[in-house]
This record gives sequence, C-alpha cells and structure tokens, in this order.
Amino acid sequence: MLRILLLYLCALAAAENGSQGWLRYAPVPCDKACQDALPSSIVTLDRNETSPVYVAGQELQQGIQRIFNKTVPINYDNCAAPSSIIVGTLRDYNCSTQDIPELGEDGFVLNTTGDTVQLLGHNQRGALYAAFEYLSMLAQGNLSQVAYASDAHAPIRQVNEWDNMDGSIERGYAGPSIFFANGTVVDDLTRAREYARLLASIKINGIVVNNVNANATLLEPRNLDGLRRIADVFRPYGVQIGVSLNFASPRDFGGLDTFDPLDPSVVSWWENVTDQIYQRVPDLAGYLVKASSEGQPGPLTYNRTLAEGANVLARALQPHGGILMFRAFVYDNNLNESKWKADRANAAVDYFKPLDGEFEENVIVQIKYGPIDFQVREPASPLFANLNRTNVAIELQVTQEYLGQQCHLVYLPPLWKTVLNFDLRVDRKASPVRDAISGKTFNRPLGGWTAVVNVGTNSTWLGSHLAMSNLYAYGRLAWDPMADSEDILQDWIRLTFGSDNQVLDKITEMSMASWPAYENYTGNLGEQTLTDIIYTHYGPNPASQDNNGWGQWTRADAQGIGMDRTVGNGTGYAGQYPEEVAQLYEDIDTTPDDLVLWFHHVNYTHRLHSGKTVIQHFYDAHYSGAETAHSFVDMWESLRDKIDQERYDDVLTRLVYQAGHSIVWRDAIANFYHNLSDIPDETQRVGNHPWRIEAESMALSGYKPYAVYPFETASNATAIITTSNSTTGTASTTLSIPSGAYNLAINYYDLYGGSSLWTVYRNDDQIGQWTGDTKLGHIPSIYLDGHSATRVTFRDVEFRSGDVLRIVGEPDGTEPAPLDYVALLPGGVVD
Ligand code: GCW
Repeated sequence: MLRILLLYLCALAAAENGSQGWLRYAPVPCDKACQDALPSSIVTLDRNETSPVYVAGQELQQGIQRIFNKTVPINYDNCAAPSSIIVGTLRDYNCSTQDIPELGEDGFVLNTTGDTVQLLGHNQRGALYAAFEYLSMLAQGNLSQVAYASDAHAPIRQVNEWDNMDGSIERGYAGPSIFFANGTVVDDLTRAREYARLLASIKINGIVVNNVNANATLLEPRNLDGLRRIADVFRPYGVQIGVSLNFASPRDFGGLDTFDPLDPSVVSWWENVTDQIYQRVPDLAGYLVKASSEGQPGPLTYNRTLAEGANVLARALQPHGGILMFRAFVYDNNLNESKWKADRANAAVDYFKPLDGEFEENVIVQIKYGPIDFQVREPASPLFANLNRTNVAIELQVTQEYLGQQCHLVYLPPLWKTVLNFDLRVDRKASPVRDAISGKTFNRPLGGWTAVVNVGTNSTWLGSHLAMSNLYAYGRLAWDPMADSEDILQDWIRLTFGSDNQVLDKITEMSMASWPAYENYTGNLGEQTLTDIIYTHYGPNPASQDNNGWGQWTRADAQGIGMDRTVGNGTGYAGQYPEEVAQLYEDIDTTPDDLVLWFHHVNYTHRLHSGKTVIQHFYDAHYSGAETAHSFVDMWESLRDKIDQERYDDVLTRLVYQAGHSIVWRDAIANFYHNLSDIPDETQRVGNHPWRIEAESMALSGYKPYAVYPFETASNATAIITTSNSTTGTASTTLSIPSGAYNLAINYYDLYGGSSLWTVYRNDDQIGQWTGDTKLGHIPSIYLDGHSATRVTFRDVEFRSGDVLRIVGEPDGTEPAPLDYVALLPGGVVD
C-alpha cells in the first residue's frame, strides 16, 4: 500500500501541468564539486513570516532542495557564517563593511564572488527579486561568479486582470477567475498566492484584480473584506493590489443622485470609500479607471474634463499614498466612415494633449501601445510624445485578444519592442518610447508599465504552456526594456523545459518566427489584424472593419485600401507626432512598408519598397505565413523524446490546430481581397486548390449545401450541414487520384452548442473519428465562420484510385456536423 502511495506521490510530483510556470526548479545535474560549491546555509534578515525577505529565504531553501536535492538550513541572525546565502535589505545588512552601490526603489545587489552570496535589496521587495534572480541562475545550471547591482526601469510594473465579479474574465482564454465567483471573492486563494509568486519572480509589483469595465458591487463591505484577503496573499511577495472603479459608483452604488466629479457630495463619497478600502488594505497601490469609453460612465457625462474626473479620485488617494492609473483609451465609437477625416486613432491625443499639466501628481495616464487597440502591428501611440507634464505608463496585452487567443503561438516581445524602441524624436532628440514611460524624456517622477494578463483557473495559467513566455518576458522587459527578446525567451525555455540544446533551438526558432508568421497570415502592411472586430476578435473577417462606427477602418474597395492619415490629404493623424516622425509618415516614400496602409490609401497595384504590389504582397505573405505555421508542427515533433508526454501532447494539439487555422486565415484573406480587387495571384495559388474536394460536390445524403457567411470563410463559399438536427449525414466521393500515401485534411466547423461526431471511411475501413468539442479556449462561435472553421488531419493514409471516401456526420445540439472540404495532400504540400 505504502509503495502504491509513494508511486502515486511521485507521479503527482512529476505532473507537468504548467502550474509552476517557470518556477519548476527541475533537478539540475550536480557533481561533487558542484555540490561542494553550493551554499551550506541561508541567512534571512527578517523573521516576520509575511515579509518578502522571509519569503525569499523560504524560496531559496525550497528551490535549492528541488534543483540540487540539498537541504540548506535557514538562520536568522548569523551573518558571519561563511558559505552562506544572505538575503535581506541593505538597511538590515551590517555584516560587512564593503562598499555597496547606491540602489533605486526595488533595486538589488546580487554578488556570488565572496565568501557569502549576497542578495541585498534596497527594500524587502528588492531582496526577494535578488533571491529569485539567483534561483533562476541555479535552475539554469549557472553557478558562475557574478556581482552586479540591478535597478528597475520604472517604478510602476503592474498587471491588469479583467476579471468580473461573477468569475468570468473579459478577453480571458484560460477558464474562470482565480479571484471572483458569484459576485464575491472566492474563499480559496491558493492560486492567487501561486500567481503572486510568479509575478514577484519577474519583478512585478502591482496587480489590478478586477475588470476595467468595473462593477460597483466590488465596493460592498463583504467584497472589501475579500480584497483585504487578496492583499494579504500578495503582500508577502511584494505585490500591491489595486482596483478598477466604476465612475458612476456614487450614483449607482452609493445612492447619490449624481456622479458629477465636481459635486461636493460626490467628492466626499469617494473620500469615504477610499478611507474604507485603505482601512482594509493599507498598502493598496491605488485605482485604475476606464472612464467615458465604450459605454463606461465618466466625467464627460457632466461636461467635466477627463482631468477633472481623474483628479477627484487622485485627491482621495493622496492622503494614503495611492496612485491613479487613468486610461487614455477614450474614443467615440460612433464615428462616421463617410467622413474622410474622421479617425479613431486621433482620439487619445485630441482628448489628452489639451489636459497636459492639469492632472494631479499621483495620476498616471495609461496608454495602449498603439492608437487603436492591441493590433498585430500599430505605430507607437503618439500620445507618448504629447504629454510632457503628465506621468504616463504603457499598456501591453499578454492575453492574446487580437492575436490568436492563446490558440496560436505568438511570442509578443518583438512586437512590443517595435513600440518601446520607436524613436519619437521629441525636440529632434533621441527619445524612444521606453524613455517616455520611465519618465526620462520629460523628467517625470512616476511612470511605467502595465499588461493585461487575464490568467484563469486553467493549470497553465494562460491556457497554453507556450503562451507563458509572454508573461515571463513582460516582467523581464518592464524591469529592463533593453534586454534582448531572444535572450529572455531562452531563459524561459531553460526554466520551463530544461537546457537541452535541441529543445532550446527549436522552441527559440518557432517562437521567434511566430509573430511575423501571424502577421503574415492575418493583416499585413499596417491594416490591423483583420479579425472579426464585432464578434469574437478571433478568426478572419476583414469586412467587419468597415461600415460601422468603431473606426477600425481599412477603407478597402475595388480599387484600393488603407487609411489616409496624412496631414496633407487625410485625417491629420501623422501630424500628431513630433516633426521628424510626422514627416516620415506624411510621405509615402519614407513610410515603411509594414505601416503603409496605416498611413496611406493606395491602389492594390501600388508598388511597395520591396518591389511587390500591395495585392501580391497580401497573397505571398499569407501563403508564406501559413507555411511557417505548419513548420512549427515539425519542429515540435522533433522534440518528441525530449519533452514530457503531458506537455508534448498538449502543445502538439495546439500547434496542429494553429497550422489548420492558419490555412483558414490564409484563404479567407486572400479570397476576400481577390474577390474585391479582381486581381489574380501572379502564381495562381489563390482560388486554385488541385488537392481539394469540396464537400458540396460530394454525393450527399442527409446533408445539404449551406452558403457560409462571410463567404471567404468557406472554400468555394459553401459548406454542408445535416438536413436536420437529428439526421445523420453522409458525404461520399469516388477518388480518382494516383495511388499512394496522402495526408488527409478535413475542414469542418466546430460550433458552440453541440459536439457532433464525424467518422471518415476509406471504402469500409474506418480511418478516423473526431468530435466537434475542441476546448482550446478561444471565444467560440455559434455560426459557420472563420472562428469555428477547424481542420483535422490524418497523416499518411494510403489511397488508391477508385477508393470511396465517405464521411458520416452525426449532428449534436445545434451543431449540424458541418463540413467544408477534404484535401488529399501529397507529403510536403501545404494547402
Ligand atoms: O479591445 C477592447 C476589448 C474590450 C476591452 C477594451 C478596453 C475591457 O475588446 O474587451 O474592455 O478594449 O481595453 O477597455
């Protein structure tokens, strides 16, 4: 019995479900010399069990135990012991007289060169960061001698969670909230604690726990008590919590008849609420507010300025030392596309520039990286160059809202770096965006970083093992934006999958290729992602960009495409940048190809700097992007023997899905613009699929053709569905192909509302079977469209001419076993 139990425990310990993230601390081989070189004790300069320094001691002990199987005792006041690790604040460290460099807030010294390993922080948090950094070295098998001081790029390093009180998460793809359920804070905060640990290990010091589309019931006493519990869980890791507020709370929750920020009753209501929160959470970081945006209430309702609204909250926070993160994401979502000069991208500068200097000192304007909304490519928000008397922070997205919803591998740091490194040329001097957010450009005291993360209860946190590289890299860049994307990635790979060179190379190669590939098979040349902006933000729907008030327009018609954002002839947006940049973008000849459609409206036949026409670039990029996505599957499969089964299988499933969905994207976008422009692909790939058999052209029984909308999300615009919700459908065809082995790809639609069962036969032999219930985490669709379109592939199936291929579909619920086409692909063909 004991043996069985032990075996069971071992299996549990080895479970690779992703819950430890990059803090797995897998064993590292360590010979006698290595063992001898390991420290023999840990000296922790704080005994208080809820202090970050105490936690650092525990982390060191557990980490070394797991990595090297060595038990190292912890002492609390024995700083003289040689061969020990000393962790604490500089103030508490009085064991040596050697010079210690000046450190900034949260900074630390890491020194392994002397008798002792010194992990010393400017504050408690800094000491914990030093401990995690040292452990990260050890976990990567790096026992080298290092001595350096490290300081934060900026004081604000936060994450935002868009968690709702009912436990759902807006734009979350990894299950429900770890914080809230049924209108209140959950009892069990174990996962919250594990999250705090992950965040501290990447030097994140703040978390806003609820959605910016905020629910005022957060302010109910029981929920304020819940916030106290959440703060208690995060505090030992040096992470301060913050909350999103609903600007109409004084009226909608507090019972006042107004939420006018200048009304004295509203002012004192906010002061009172703030006092109540700080009674429970004395170190609350502060508030986050989305006001007068996308239907959220705000000061504009009362003709008050955004600054007047922000300042009321900021002043309520001042006695407590709190900060107000005020979002710049304010725009009119009822714009009129028939007006050539209307432009959503102009909104942030239009609203905020006139208010520069009017915000209280503890306000930080939180600016999305681009002027629209987390698209696959955007120019840097010009607002970073336009606020010289206001603190600013950048808002990034780790959750992949417009970028494949964690069902596509997209390593994001290279995208973020296009913005962080972009030189705004303020006053004709070097002024990269990263300097604006640190406060350097305009000599501001506060500033920094936030990222929308949206972790959920899924054991992998983000719903996908590989997506965690984005969270890890976000923290690393917020500490040091000069760090190299690939170096960060490789640290993450070693910590997550071990140090095998082949593992390192392949995951590096696929991750680094992933954002360019995603851009290639979605929206090119700065025309945004081209996902469905009205519905799921997931699959392709280029038409959804236009003819509505959201202002994410492409202005595509039969002749051309692109937003003219020049000053000379367009919306004037280019003129929001400092002069040198404005000139660069004003002129199509100096505008880089990858943003040409962002700034200019051109004919499809316009020649890019690359020498290609716009339309041919679309076609070529889409074919090449999909091929790259297919190569990820091969790369991953080459690691079959090097990765544990659990993670190997999970990642493979996602990469195979991504490869299939990249074809859906490729064909949808290529067909859409082919249809619109009527310009053929020079190499005749678009609309020409020699290996495909359309489902509607097969012999059907119990199935009927169905015109898919948008048309471009079905091959030949048509699919088949069962004739009723309870009729079994059969589609069959007699093959006339050269005999041989083929990869059999079948495109179907996986709808929300049912789990159909499909079975495929070659003559009477069953080749395979699948159900329509993939739960990969992206927002599902109730329609046959680019979100539900999915591919299943059976590899290396032998077919002979004359064989009958038959697919039987059993509908379920409201899902009528839809099929689009089958493709018999000779090895190496991607289509
Ligand atoms: O991109 C949009 C998202 C909304 C989000 C909004 C915002 C929280 O689709 O879901 O609302 O941005 O950033 O406020």
